[in-house]
Amino acid sequence: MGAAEKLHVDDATLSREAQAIITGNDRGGYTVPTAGLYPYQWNWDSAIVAMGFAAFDLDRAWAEIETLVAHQWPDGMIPHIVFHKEAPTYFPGPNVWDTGRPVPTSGHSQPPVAAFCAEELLARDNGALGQARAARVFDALMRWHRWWHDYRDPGALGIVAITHPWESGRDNSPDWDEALKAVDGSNVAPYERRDLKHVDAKMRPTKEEYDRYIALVEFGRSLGWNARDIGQRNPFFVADPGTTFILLAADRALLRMAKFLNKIDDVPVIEEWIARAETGVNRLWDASQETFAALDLRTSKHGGGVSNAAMLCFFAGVGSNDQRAAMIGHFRRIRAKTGFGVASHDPDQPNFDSIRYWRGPVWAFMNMMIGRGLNEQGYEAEGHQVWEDTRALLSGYGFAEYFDCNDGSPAGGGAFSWTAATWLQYAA
Ligand code: 2M8
Repeated sequence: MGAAEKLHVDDATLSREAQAIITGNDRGGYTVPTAGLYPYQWNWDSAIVAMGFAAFDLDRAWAEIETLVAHQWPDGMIPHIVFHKEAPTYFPGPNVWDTGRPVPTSGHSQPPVAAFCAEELLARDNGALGQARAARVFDALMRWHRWWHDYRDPGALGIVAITHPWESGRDNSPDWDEALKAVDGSNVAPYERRDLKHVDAKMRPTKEEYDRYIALVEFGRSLGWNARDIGQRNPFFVADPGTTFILLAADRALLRMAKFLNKIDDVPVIEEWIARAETGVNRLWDASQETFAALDLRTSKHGGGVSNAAMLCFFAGVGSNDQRAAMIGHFRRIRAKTGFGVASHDPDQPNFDSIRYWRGPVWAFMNMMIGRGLNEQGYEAEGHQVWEDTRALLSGYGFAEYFDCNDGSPAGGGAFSWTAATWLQYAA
């Protein structure tokens, strides 16, 4: 594809535009990722957006997370979508999920970024009122993290599984290609894709992938969305480096919050989760490719390759010296092959696609976490490069959902909430 025309927007204008995007996507207590394509509240989008709101409206920032946790399930799960008001522009909607919740939701979760987003709000708002709001959010997040450790790591391995590519948030990543073959998508009820009315098909998952996504929804529904049964019987149960690293970083944030908020009884529980994960992550190490990678827990095989999720090892603060050196080597190799970092998949692999969603494009909010991790672990040159690339993409090509990692072309939906929030978070 030809390079998109480049904008040249200064920082102050970018901040104004970012704020306008978030407020424009505000539906009252929750924010949609972008109008039309994603007309509901998505879990990790919402938490990231709270950090964006924090740059100009702390009260609204808390409200975003409070609305999200208000839809927690009795078992502790916080769902990946809350269907506040039915919207015809998205499939699959509430009837397909059929979770029986008072306000309809989807039936699985999404990466638990909310704890470190909440910690960020608390850092800016730590008076009596901020602490009271943080304490209530903390209790919900504690239950949610327990849900992840109990139901998505039933063997106490220290790595967490996802039961649907949508649960990882990295829907069509090559990390799932092999494991998805175990899912029969040939008998799903007829459906119409609505995403293709908003976005070019070459930027989205294929029909075959969608058939399998829907088959997994039908399977979860047939089990009444019982998390224990799904853990035992779902044909797709894959340990995800992204979710595992994010949960570990979020557990560390939760631990700091527990100490600050005097939630003393929770401290040893969280410490145990962290200790288990710190050794467990070695199971994700794929020695043949020298990277952290997905691990199919049904077959014990690694899948995929070097992803932007694997680069979150720094954010999680894990890895031996050799593992870190290998990951930095991949970072440099991949950055040298692309116009902008951090590519969501390895350009040296045959299934790389610079424009297709999670198979190559750059995601600004992922860069935020990767860059922060690199800086925290002392890789400042790489951390700086991630920020410079992110700034170049946003100022040159706008607040798109994601960007072609070769030429920076904006891709997916426009006026995108978490991309705008990433700018506000970085700039503030
Ligand atoms: C994308 O996923 C949804 C399904 O959850 C979709 O394509 O229909 C992913 O990028 C996901 O990570 C994100 O949370 C969601 C909304 O931005 O869109």
